[in-house]
Amino acid sequence: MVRVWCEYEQRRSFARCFSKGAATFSGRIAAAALGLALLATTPVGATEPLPDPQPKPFSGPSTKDEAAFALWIEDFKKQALASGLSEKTLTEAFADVKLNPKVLKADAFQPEFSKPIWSYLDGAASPYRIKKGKEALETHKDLFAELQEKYEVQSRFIVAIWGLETSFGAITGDYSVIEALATLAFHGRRAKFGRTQLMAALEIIEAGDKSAAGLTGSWAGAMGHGQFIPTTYLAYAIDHDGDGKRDIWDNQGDAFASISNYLTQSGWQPGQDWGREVKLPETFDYALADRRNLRDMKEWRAAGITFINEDPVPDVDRSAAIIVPAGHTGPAFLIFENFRAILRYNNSTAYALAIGLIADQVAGGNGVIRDWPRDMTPLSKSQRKELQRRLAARGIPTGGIDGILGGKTRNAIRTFQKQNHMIADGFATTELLEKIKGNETAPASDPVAP
Ligand SMILES: [Ca+2]
Repeated sequence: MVRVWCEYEQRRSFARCFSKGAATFSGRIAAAALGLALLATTPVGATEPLPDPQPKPFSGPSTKDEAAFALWIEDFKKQALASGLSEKTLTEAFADVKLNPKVLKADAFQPEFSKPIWSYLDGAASPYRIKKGKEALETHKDLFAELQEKYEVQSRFIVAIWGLETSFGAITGDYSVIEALATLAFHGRRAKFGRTQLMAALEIIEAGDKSAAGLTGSWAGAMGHGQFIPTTYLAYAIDHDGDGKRDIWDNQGDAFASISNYLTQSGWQPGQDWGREVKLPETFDYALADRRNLRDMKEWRAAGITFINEDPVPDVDRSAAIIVPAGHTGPAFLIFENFRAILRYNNSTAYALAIGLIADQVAGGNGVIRDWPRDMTPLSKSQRKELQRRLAARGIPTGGIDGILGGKTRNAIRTFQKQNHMIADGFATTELLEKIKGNETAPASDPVAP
């Protein structure tokens, strides 16, 4: 998937995560069928918030909606014809297309509660997925060796993406991509996304890569083994077996080559790792723990950071960042350039971490060593909005009151934490929210408790 810049919380709300140009929206995968945790995934490569901030409440399509949709399709087909698509493609593509209520419902879904990162990772890097991943590496050994030679992306990462996106091809989505995208383009809060992707999907049919009936995927148009959205497909999909079709649905060579190519094009550093769990010194300034705060590895080393097994961080110039995805009481990771390549696939720290951890474990490595703060309750969406409102009311800008704890909100939290002599990890907790509320009700002249 090409993906999105969206933090974990955003992804939970079906991601206002989006990618510039190439992005795949892998929607929610019903991994429950395999007894796996549900995973909300997002467009591959997305980097921007979606442009339509006002979701329409879902009430199901009416007859009036369906009539309007039919008119909309006619108008869209005219524009598609004018842009060079053939009558034949358009007739075939829209033959059985109806307004899809399941797509509308999925698009309108905005959960109040989000899963904490450790629960997400438990499901993502489950023992079942690790076992299946090891088997997949063995089963497709020759193909993976060939692709690793050609694209220089280690096979364990391709397996991790394949496993997380579609449970190794088991759940690739059975929506008609044309219908799903036309529905989004007509009605959803992702209208612009839907329209762009619909046009790209029609180009796939026009090029003869897949028939309209074969163009299946998630409710948000993510397709095939690696859940590429149509624009990502057009830009990065590969015909590995040379049969003239880029078949990411039914040809594993094409699918794995496409994922490899996407990572290569996203700046993958051959032979390098994604990151490592680290041990931070007691004096560590948590304000530095931000995936955008890149420093040379030798600087982190000089700051007293070691790998979790206390091995030294290499004394090299390669850039890396520190992240503490559950705040200062949880595990810390040093993330390398390849972490950023994975983020281009899906712009979520939790997702990229999951891929790294799966990739490590299918190759016989460890999972996370330090305990997650599992007794911590994540803030609900309304609590996250309240936190943002209260920060803003104190003159600390959060970049909007949207319940999404992105970079600006995390910086705002850090500012508040510093003002109140707390550890400035930028992590939102119920204690933090209570502290802000408590401070507001206290007389203005009260000294701030450390
Ligand atoms: Ca092919």
